[in-house]
Amino acid sequence: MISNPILKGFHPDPSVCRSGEDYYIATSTFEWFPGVRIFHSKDLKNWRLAATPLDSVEMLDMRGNPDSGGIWAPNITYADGLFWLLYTDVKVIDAPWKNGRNFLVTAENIEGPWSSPIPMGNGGFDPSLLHNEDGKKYYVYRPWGPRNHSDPYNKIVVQEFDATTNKLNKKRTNIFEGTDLKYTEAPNIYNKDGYYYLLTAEGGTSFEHSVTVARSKDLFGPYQVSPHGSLVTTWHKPTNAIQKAGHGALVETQNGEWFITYLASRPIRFPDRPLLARRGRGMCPLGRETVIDRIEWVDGWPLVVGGAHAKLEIPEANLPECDWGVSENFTDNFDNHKLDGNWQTLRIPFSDKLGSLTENPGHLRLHGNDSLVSLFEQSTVATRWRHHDFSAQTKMAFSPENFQQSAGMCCYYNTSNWTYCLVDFDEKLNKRCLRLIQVDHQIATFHHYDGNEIIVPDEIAHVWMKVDVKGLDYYYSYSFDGKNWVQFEKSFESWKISDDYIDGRGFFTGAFVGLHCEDISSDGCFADFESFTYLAK
Ligand code: 6LW
Repeated sequence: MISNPILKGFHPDPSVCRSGEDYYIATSTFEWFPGVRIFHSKDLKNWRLAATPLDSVEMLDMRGNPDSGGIWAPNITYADGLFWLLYTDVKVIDAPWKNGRNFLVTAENIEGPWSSPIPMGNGGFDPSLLHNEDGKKYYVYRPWGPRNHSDPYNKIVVQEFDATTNKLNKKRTNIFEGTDLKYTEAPNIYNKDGYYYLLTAEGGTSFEHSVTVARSKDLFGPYQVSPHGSLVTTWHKPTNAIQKAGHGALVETQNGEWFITYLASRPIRFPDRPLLARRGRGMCPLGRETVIDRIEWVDGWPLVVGGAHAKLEIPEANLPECDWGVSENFTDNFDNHKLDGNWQTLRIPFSDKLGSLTENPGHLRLHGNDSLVSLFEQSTVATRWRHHDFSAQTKMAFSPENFQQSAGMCCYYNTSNWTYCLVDFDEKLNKRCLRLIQVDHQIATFHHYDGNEIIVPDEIAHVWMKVDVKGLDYYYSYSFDGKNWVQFEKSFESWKISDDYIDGRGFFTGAFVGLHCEDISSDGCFADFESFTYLAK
């Protein structure tokens, strides 16, 4: 059996392609650096991280990008001996016209080198590339506006793309206006048996999400919507363990089997607090994840085997198993000179400015930079929450010299929603202190200040910190010897770092647990992290 999700934790907008016997899925990374995560499989069951193509400031500079801006919906195809990767770098969200820049990069091998970004049309988002049977290439996307993206303004546009000059033909054709589900986006077109099959995401990216399929004999339409209804959705199944199914892409195996990869989320439910549950279905701190389902073709239409909803298990593909030995858990002793692929940073790469893996070998040294609310340069190295129950732990040495310097562990959704378990310097007590801060929709609450301090004794060189996530709630603990732990009385709500709780104008990421060091004084400080462990429960 294949267990879903195949990519756990925040991995939305999956785009899948095959090159020979190898399968690749590209997922959105938003404000997290490096941009785009590409996973590799040979059996559609076992996946490993294979590439993160946008891995330098030359390739991607997201300083100043808004929360949930940055890399939206990468699209990967394989044709003419090349991988073609399209993506949008979203620069503005809160505006009548959302605004982003679209690029294409190509590579012969998935590991790269990838070409420099080739600018594409900026008029829309969720671009994809059709390598048409006649040899021509077409750029397909959902335009922004006219008012804003939340507008149920439905249009899928095609422009021819000349890959020898890298120019888009200015002639735009509207090929599809969507169904009543609205929010028509994420177009992918496939050639099959004389038809063009157009997959789009509809219904918006929350619980109403879905995949619509339509077909036409002519690329430019008219497209006929499938008589079978949504190809993928869980809107009709409120109690299904996996919700929000939508935004999908098809792949055919070398043996002629068909599959669809799409995004979906596993909510935590609120049995006693129905009013809290969005649309009665809970909230999803793990963000939108990647799942896979099996496709059968009936009378020329694709159908998901077993129904349109996402399933926790599906039968395996007829492909030889290839287990990469990737663990659900993650331990880092920081012995490598390169940051492990489980980590991401915010908006910019992990560089000398942010920290180092060589200054104190065997440690992740983070240099104090901007605070957690910054849109610019933070020393935050974080990994996805991928289970409803897990524990993450670190061991840290830190000697702050003023009250504006701090370091520790955080659970982060975006600049306005996070918690931080930190060590700083209390200038009245002349001591290092342990504290907790919660920011919820930009409102901060402070714990263990003003008479309620937890002092770190001067002779203590290392502080251990731990976060235990248990369904609806999570708890921080600390230790001065790595054996005896003290749990903070104050616990936090896991569901407060989810798209669903934060909501509003569109939030699209997921919860991370991170290591962080900040220095608002700019005097200079650093924290040394000796180890980090993520353990599913
Ligand atoms: C994605 C688009 C969407 O590009 O959200 O709501 C964007 N719609 O399809 C981010 O996942």
